[in-house]
Amino acid sequence: MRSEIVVVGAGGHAKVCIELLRAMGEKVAYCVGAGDVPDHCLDVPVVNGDEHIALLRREGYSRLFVAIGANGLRDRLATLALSQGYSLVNAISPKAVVSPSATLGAGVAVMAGAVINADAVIGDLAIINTGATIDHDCQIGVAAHIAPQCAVAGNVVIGKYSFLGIGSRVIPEVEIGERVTIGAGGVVIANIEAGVTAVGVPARNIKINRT
Ligand code: JB3
Repeated sequence: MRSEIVVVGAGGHAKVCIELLRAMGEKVAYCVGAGDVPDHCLDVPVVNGDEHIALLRREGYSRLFVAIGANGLRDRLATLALSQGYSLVNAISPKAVVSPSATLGAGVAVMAGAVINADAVIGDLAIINTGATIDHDCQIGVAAHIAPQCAVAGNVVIGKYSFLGIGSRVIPEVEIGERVTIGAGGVVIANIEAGVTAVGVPARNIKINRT
């Protein structure tokens, strides 16, 4: 069995995650991209097409990280990899601060400067991006993405696949549903229903996507 990691994705997010994994002492063997991909992502060779996830598994790779920013696609590709017998690793910057009482799922990315405080629960495949803060007792859903410099106060619940745009703020105790998008710099001061896009200060609904 090979210990090197297969990274799914070969774009900007993959570059950041490869460097996180290396900072943890890991080695990345291949990136698996799709479409018009370059030969290399940083200096990691890129193979093109999801059939390579199964091919690499047969070659003995068993540890994988999905480094794709699109939340639904990240979850779909992780499910595919798990069905083929991979385990999902985490990519946690040594320059992040993660409370010993926080709980992290599998396939989670936590970038440099992020802070995750006491008793927070971070769902599988979530991204806590550069400099974002997740305060005590928060629950961050599966494959959610908290973009750089967001601040999420205590006891906030954020649903599956939701995206907080760069620099968003959320006051304590708020519940944000699944598949919500908060526009860059938005300030959330009340609960937000599933599927809503909200922008501004305070954040106001501009669209509801019911699918
Ligand atoms: O905002 C920040 C700091 N980072 C963003 C990140 C979270 O999300 C970043 O700025 C981008 O907005 C985005 O990064 P990502 O996902 O790397 O996007 P992009 O650079 O467009 O690369 C997408 C990658 O996904 C490419 O390498 C594609 O080949 C790959 N891809 C797309 N569809 C796929 C598939 N790869 C596989 N294996 N299968 C697919 O179906």
